[in-house]
Amino acid sequence: GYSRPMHRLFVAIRPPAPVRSALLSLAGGVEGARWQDDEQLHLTLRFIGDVDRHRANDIADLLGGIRFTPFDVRIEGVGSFDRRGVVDTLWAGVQPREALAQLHRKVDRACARAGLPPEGRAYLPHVTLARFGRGGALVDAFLAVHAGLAGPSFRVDGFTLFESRLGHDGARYEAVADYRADG
Ligand code: 3AM
Repeated sequence: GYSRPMHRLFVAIRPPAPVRSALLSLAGGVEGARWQDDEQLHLTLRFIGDVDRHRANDIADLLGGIRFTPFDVRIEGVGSFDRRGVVDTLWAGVQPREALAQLHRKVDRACARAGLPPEGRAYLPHVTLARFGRGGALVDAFLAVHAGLAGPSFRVDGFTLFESRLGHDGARYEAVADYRADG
């Protein structure tokens, strides 16, 4: 039959290398965690999910129409997401949130123009540090130890459309297109 390959996409910011190093140095002290490697670290602006090539091209074009002024953010604090009461994700927070939320809304509107349904869930800027297959132990200790995390700051002067491909050891992320801020 006729195959129509789907692309699993998301839009994210890649923190610069010194910030990624600082985040990688947090790994450890938690049982059952699969720590993200350098290539996997990102700050998601919008998860898109599976789209066909036609829609992927539309999204890529519409993202190119986004205008924003560069802004600075910093890594601050840690947190976790639960799924059915079991810890699923460990992350580092990013502050201040307002400029990121604004950029998120612009990306969301571009996605809406491409025909995607609104995302629904509230946007909480974060960089995932680790994922858990079946929950983790010592997560509360990690959260307590790093509660006061004050990581390096960095300038957000662009964002990237990524394709997520499932590999042998988790998802691999491939940059599809880069978008620069104004000025
Ligand atoms: O930036 P993080 O690591 O929090 O968890 C996935 C990852 O988020 C998330 O999209 C990012 C790139 O894969 N993701 C995966 N499936 C998702 C879904 N169905 C999802 N986010 C929302 N809904």
